[in-house]
Amino acid sequence: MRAIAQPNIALIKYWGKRDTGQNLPAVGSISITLCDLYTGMDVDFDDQLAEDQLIVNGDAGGSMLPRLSACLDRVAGEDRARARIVSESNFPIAAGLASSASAFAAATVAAAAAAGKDLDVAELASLAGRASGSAARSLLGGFVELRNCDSGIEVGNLRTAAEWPLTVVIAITETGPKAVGSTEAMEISRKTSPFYSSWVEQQEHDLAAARSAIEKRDFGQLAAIAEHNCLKMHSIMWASRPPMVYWNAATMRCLQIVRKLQGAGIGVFFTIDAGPQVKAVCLPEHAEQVRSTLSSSDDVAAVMTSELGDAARLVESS
Ligand code: 2P0
Repeated sequence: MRAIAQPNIALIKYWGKRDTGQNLPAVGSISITLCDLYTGMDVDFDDQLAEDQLIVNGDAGGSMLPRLSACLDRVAGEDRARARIVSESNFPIAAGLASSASAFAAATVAAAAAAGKDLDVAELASLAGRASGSAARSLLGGFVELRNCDSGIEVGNLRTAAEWPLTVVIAITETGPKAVGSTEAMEISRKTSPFYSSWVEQQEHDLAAARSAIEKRDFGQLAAIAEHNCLKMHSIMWASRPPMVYWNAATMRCLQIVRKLQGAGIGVFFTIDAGPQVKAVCLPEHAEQVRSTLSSSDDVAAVMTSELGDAARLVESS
């Protein structure tokens, strides 16, 4: 069975866990699902296999196999047959582009179908979230909110991609895997950052502000709260022990470019995840100017552009 899922970019970030065993987030989050970047994941159970096999972008092996095997165990049961898993993504993985979100959303959807389970979004979200917190958000398209609830997490759609089309320009400032993975970095922040408790306390306020901006389609309000929430998350990391600074000099220069564009009346704002890439969220009519300005910066290695996209889904196996 094959599923496709797109990565999502959080505008109000998930950073920190309230339960590491169940992988439950400490805070809710709001994201936009992308369209032009994707992960396709084939999962086929086979009684003849002695162990799970993983091919990532044409190469055997891959460090994701233990997490994928555990994800399949939760979806199909630990007594399941071993699986042949083939994953392909059209963007750099483990570099702050939310590749684990699209990978685990696609794996959950494909594994449920391969196991003959007809699960609803709430069940899929709970399973995908156990594998990777941000993966639950990639199950839905457009603007997505992940909320904490008594049973764990739930996801809901705030607006579809068609209702408020925005464009995301991603400036790749550095390729290659990051030094500290998000899972580990979040725990370091929770345990050591003096700003962590304020972050958790203020998140409801930021979520409400973003929700209302999305409801009104107020780009300026969304820009202000998303940039604030992003910089707050990075300030937690910077103040952790050891400090975690995912930015490089080019990251900072991209922020300055975005500020300049804003000064010229261009509808754009930035957000940055656990990596050095800068995501510039823009009004579609300004996307070309944002793309050309960022790509003309000498230290931007590449630029990718994406519209907003739809939910994770099953597709015909190739
Ligand atoms: C987010 N990030 O909301 C935040 C912002 C990175 C920075 O969700 O430990 O790979 O697997 O649940 O989902 C990245 O964290 O973490 C992430 P786990 P995940 O997009």
